[in-house]
Amino acid sequence: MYRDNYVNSLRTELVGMVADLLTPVALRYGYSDVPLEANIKWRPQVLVLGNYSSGKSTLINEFLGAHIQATGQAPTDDSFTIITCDDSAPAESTVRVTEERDGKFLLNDPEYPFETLKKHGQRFAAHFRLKKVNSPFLKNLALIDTPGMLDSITERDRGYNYQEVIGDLAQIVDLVLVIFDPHKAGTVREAYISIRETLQTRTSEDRVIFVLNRIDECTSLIDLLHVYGTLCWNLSQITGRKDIPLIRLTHSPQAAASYADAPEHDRGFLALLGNQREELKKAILQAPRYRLDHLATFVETHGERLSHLLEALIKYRKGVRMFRIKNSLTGLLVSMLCGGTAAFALLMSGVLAGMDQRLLLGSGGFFTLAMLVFWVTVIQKRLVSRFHRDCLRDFDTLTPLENQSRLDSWEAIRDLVRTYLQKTAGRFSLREVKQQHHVVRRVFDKGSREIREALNELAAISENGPVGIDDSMPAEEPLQTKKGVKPSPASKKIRILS
Ligand SMILES: Nc1nc2c(ncn2[C@@H]2O[C@H](COP(=O)(O)OP(=O)(O)O)[C@@H](O)[C@H]2O)c(=O)[nH]1
Ligand SMILES: [Mg+2]
Repeated sequence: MYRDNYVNSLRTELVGMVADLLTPVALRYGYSDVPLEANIKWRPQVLVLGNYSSGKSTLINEFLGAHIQATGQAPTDDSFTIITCDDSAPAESTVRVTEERDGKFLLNDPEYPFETLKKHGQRFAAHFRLKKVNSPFLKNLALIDTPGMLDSITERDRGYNYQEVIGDLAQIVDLVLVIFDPHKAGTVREAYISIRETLQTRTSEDRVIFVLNRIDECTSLIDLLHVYGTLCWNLSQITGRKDIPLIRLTHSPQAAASYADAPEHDRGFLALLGNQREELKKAILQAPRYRLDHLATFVETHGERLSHLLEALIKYRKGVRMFRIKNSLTGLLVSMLCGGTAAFALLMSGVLAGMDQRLLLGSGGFFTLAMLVFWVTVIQKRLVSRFHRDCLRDFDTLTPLENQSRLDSWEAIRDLVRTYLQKTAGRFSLREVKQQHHVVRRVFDKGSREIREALNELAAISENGPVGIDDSMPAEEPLQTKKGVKPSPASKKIRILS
């Protein structure tokens, strides 16, 4: 209970921090169309992916304890279904769907984190829905059942970009379950290759659980080992890693019962793997813990990218300022030369013959000033525009890209920087950008470090009491959100910005 409170207050702090400190910057520079916290404010979620007929819906139904999702050998269900609990439903013994909502509602209701999926259009909205179910399994998490992956020709007929939808959902959820079945263990590569990037770059690998389902369909232990080996090989190709991730082996005893068993088949191995289903269930129920980790990574990733974006703008603006200073000095020198030359020419031509020396100086000064004004208003303006164009041409020199993480974050924001520079023609306040950079940088540097410390402390807290919280710690600089959230136990650790 105590631990749950700690987790909840830590979650509230993190979401508040994103809303108050990162979102204004993200919206201002077009980094995101919706408030950043829109993706992370809802309950922990588990995305269930896999080929069609790999047993996704059957597995979900078994966890929920009722036939909630349609199942069948043919690709029956082509919808993305969010399955969440109904907090308002009265406690009753039969698990059932208590309420259903369609995609249009889901995509537009700010209570849910799916606003970002609106861009996938009407066809997607028609294949997106929510079911509220009164299952205890959903107490702390929501499940997302997905249509199976099909071959590429059919993919185009869906009317929306399936891979992109999966990518966006993978960003929102805390755990991704990737389910294989023995029939297609050898052909998963084609189906999964296109989500490789999504899963690798957008969600960290420890948030992906690989499952080999329907193992009762292997005819013997040797057959299972063969399927397992093929899957391992494919997975190493998909993930690009030599070490094979843990693959959980499971099956649905209920579905298996209806599967005719040939006499030569020897499924004694199933008894040895009986505990795997419970292990998988436990792993899925860890989703709330992953949520905090996900939130910390979210703050780090977006903090780093926004900081990089602002850094590039600062570098540009400072570059312009230095260019102007140098150019103005050149202009002054040229103007003085022109003024001197003009005065000398006047003197030589005899126009000023017999006149006061001061008039000679005055006319020299006049020419200098006129030239300077011309320089600043015409020549310098043109040179600054050329500098701007050159900057946009040699765009990547705008920021040092000394390591892979810098390259990755630059890749994510370089088009935004370019668009912003083009839109503003390079005219924006350096002071304002510097202030924003200072805030974002502190969230990234100090904030993410303190979040990790709080997470470590969380690991030391038992279910019912504070084992690891340092209550004596002075609550200096508690997190100040706009709403003035009262400092929680978690904010003893997270006291980032005031
Ligand atoms: N033998 C066996 N059949 C299964 C298992 N899991 C699911 N099935 C069957 O496989 C078919 C497809 O299952 P379904 O859950 O609809 O797959 P989905 O398309 O991935 O959602 C159904 O007919 C299920 O009865 C399993 O573990 N063993
Ligand atoms: Mg299904």
